[in-house]
Amino acid sequence: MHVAVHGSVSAVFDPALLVEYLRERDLEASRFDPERRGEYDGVAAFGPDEAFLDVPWVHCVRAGYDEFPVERYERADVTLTNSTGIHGTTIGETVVGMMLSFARRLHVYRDHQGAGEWAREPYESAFTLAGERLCVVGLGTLGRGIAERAAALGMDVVGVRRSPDLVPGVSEVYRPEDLHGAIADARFVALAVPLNVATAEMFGTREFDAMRGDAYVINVARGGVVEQGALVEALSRGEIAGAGLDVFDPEPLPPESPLWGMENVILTPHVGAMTDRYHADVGELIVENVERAGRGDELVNRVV
Ligand code: NDP
Ligand code: 7N6
Repeated sequence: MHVAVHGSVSAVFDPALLVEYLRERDLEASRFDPERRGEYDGVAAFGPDEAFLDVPWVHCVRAGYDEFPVERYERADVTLTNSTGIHGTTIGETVVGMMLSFARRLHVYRDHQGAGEWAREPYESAFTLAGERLCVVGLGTLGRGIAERAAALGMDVVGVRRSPDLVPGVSEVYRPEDLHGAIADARFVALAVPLNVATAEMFGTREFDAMRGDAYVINVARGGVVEQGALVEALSRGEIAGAGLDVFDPEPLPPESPLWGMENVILTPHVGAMTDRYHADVGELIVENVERAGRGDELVNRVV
């Protein structure tokens, strides 16, 4: 099996790290060269490339494969696998970090520190996460990673998903059609769904209206899950208390976006899942699928 590593992965890590990891696991691996695509059994990539239509297997190094032409792969008999399953800890910690910052006002004091200011926030502004309600929309790898950590901090966690099954840390599961009921009492709403036709702009003016005035929205899914204009409006008008945002539409967030200047927004440049072992986590998935293919078993995380 020869697996090529496409240059697009450099959005997250040096392609050489994954090539080296795969070689250490006794796989034939190299940097992707379109001229040699006929020799590859698989390619690992962050984003799509026309040349992949001539490779039998594409492994997306992200959980979200929304940028890949799934139907064209299906027609060309190209197998697509994704990297869901590896982001629960990183994203769970990122979301908890954002919530702790909002509750304990750390982001505000960090801003004051930059200005050399000894200034206290109003008495009524600080709170604890313990006892507050979190609604996690999407209870897959990300949602569970968030829910388990929030529950450990004493939060009351509810969730939204398509299937009715409970997951650890979540006391109640709502169906997507009951979204407004699920978010109405929450102090925090964390978005952790894939971007697709059902979830595109699922969060807009009506959802911000349904949220409490002292609630925070946290988006670690995709920018397109939220109507960006409605978000800016809800924040500017004080209809919600703030937002923790790791993802945007478009990315990078344009310099003229008002979100940059909002004190009640914590903004990170799509790094919520970043870790120094991302290449190894992806590598493990690739090795597992190579082994499965060798045994003739079904691949994990198969999309098409
Ligand atoms: P999973 O497939 O593990 O989980 C997706 C969850 O979303 C499932 O619980 C699913 O429900 C639920 N869901 C799907 N459609 C709906 C809907 N219409 N309403 C409510 N819930 C819905 O994916 P991951 O958790 O691994 O990743 C989720 C997304 O997060 C990715 O697609 C990607 O876009 C984004 N992501 C962002 C990262 C970042 O760096 N910020 C890192 C990793 C992922 P059910 O369980 O019932 O099927
Ligand atoms: C890598 C982000 C995903 O969908 O967007 C994320 O998995 C990957 C830091």
